[in-house]
Amino acid sequence: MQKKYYQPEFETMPAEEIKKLQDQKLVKQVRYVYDNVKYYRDLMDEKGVSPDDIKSTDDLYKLPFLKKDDLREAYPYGLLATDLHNCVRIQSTSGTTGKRVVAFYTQNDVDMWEECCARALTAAGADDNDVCQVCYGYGLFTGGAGLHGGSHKVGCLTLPMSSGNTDRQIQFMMDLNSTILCCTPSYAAYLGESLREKGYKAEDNKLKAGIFGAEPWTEEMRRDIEKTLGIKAYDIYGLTEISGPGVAFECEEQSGMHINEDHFLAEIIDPETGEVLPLGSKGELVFTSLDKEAFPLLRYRTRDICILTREKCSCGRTFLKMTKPLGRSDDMMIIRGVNVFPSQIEAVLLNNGYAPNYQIVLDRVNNSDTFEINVEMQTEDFPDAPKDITTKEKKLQDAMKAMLGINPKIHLVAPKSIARSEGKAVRVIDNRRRYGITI
Ligand code: DLL
Repeated sequence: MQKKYYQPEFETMPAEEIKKLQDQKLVKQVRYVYDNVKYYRDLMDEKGVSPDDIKSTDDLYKLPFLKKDDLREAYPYGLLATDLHNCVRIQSTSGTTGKRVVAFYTQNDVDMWEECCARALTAAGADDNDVCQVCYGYGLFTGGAGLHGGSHKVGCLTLPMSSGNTDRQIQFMMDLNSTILCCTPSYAAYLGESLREKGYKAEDNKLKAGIFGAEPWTEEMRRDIEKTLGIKAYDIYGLTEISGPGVAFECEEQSGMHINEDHFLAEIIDPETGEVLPLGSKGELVFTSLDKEAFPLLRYRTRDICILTREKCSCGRTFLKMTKPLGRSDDMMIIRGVNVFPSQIEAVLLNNGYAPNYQIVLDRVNNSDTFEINVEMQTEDFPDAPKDITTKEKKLQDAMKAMLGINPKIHLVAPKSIARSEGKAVRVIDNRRRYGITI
């Protein structure tokens, strides 16, 4: 049966009550983390903060930040807050080999995460009459598992397609009458084009809504996807460290994403100074989990730049809204939905005998990212280059694929041909900015 909200008691809770709920939960979560996570206890002790100093969310600023580097340093168990036998799942982000970010979940953590995804699906109009085609990747990436679980909770008939194999996606979509599509926005655009190429018009499919996230996309892209597929396209945000997709989701107003504030406390800080900024300011998004058992994170710096607002929303939800991420405060790129750091590329080059003289060139062609890396050959290799250049490029490409999970096009270029700059090397040329893509 069509419901407007999945959990109205939280989603429409008056702001003062949300604050009270967050106050209570924060006090408990801080005590829990202090007692169970030595890594964070040491950070608090170093800063001279004790759990008794945290009496409400007004005291949040006293707590130390956690950064991605802390997660890498504590890999794999250093931030785990419960016995491993209480955990039922791990998920992970891509990262330098051996130093991936690994997040742990108890069954309660999985349930909470899936409920967040169920809220997103319900906000997009999904109910138990729907057929939900999940083509986010399944596996360590959180996209497939999160939306899959949310779809079950809502009672949709769930098609666990995972990513890729576009012909099969289209066959199932048409034969099984999919009504809800979950994937990255670039894959939604690609599916739309492929349907058109096969002679289908927008009205030939039964899709009514799509839940698209994990990478930046623009309003133009939204309009394009909505037109090609004949659907309403909703944004969804999340990150592995905090649970996965569903940390925030769009409602029918399609004007920013409601943060699930009963579970996640959001702040905006100045990325340079760490100072907390008032609502409405542009800055780095920081999350504190309020209910997590296995992998609770306090003041985790997402590096995503955005703006938070608490304006009355016509959907009736009272949760804060965040804008789409407007950029990053680190050098992470999101390429075809995959998080990539220049340091990973450098590691592959060094492991394969190349100096780290390279340039990454990104662009967007037909709504899909192109990813090329120009790599300078070593002077001693250069005279031989023409005869085995293709083999060398292929070898490097395979090594990059193994590290990053996606395939760049490698161009080996002459030594010293990549422009040296006076200051910081220009490692990334991101032509996607022309289309408003800023991550
Ligand atoms: O991308 C989780 C997810 C899966 C979200 C499916 C939505 C849908 P990670 O791989 O850990 O997790 O990457 C997290 O991706 O810090 C943002 O920079 C970026 N990101 C996530 N959602 C959006 C979005 C998943 N809607 C990182 N728009 C985050 C722009 C997004 N960027």
